[in-house]
Amino acid sequence: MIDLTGRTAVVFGLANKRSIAWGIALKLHEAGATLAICYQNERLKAEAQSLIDELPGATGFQCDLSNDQEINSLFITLKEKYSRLDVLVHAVAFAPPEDLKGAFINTSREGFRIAHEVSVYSLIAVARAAAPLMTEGGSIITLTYFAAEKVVPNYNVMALAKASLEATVRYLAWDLGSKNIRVNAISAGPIKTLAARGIGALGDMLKAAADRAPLHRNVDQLEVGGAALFLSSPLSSAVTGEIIYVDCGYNIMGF
Ligand code: 0WE
Repeated sequence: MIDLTGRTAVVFGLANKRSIAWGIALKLHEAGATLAICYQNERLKAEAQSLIDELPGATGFQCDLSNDQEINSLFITLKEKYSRLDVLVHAVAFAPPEDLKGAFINTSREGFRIAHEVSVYSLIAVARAAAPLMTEGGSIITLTYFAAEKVVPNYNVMALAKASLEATVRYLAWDLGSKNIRVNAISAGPIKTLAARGIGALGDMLKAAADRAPLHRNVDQLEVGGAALFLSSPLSSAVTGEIIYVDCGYNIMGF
């Protein structure tokens, strides 16, 4: 069993019980980690906090990652409360809904900017804030999607953001490697979350992904949590800059 007793993890991106952030939080909690769990705003607070209250020792924090002041004050609070950080999980992405449908060529300048700022710059910002607290080394984990590499119709501008996120993982891994801070991404197969619910053809996509994948099923949030637990633990001490697929093998198929 992986034991993260005495380790502290901060998790970004909790909206509800279907959130990938929640699957990850549950697995880290089960392994004994102390959790700081963050939700974006007042609108998400009640639901997020009721989940957080289920985990003894976990604390909820409100932080909108598009706001530098909120990031700064969050990390001041985290330093006061925990002194040190060991794990950071970034499970945050957003593009305006009108940029996730229709022709990619119609991607708006504003949609491009928002998708990259919320889904990619936010990782750079929290990594920079967290690194000084990771005094015994650390593990930074983000979430990506296969559409960064191969076309998934309608994913559109988010695909560009995920491609950039994957490159960001490599550059952060290089920057932070000398501090023994590892940076990796989990490329999860499609999961029915709040973020995915807006997608019209999600049901069809889940079915097609399960049909084609070697394991002939979809992945769930706890399986993503399992990979995050591995990346949070000394079992992955030589793994950095990687994209780890948790997709029932979907990505290996050529036909
Ligand atoms: O990364 C994602 C979803 C990211 C996402 C979802 C939304 C919906 C609501 C980002 N921004 C928004 N903005 C909204 O207003 N996935 C991997 C899930 C996903 O999203 C898709 C997919 C899949 C799979 C969009 C189009 C096609 C497939």
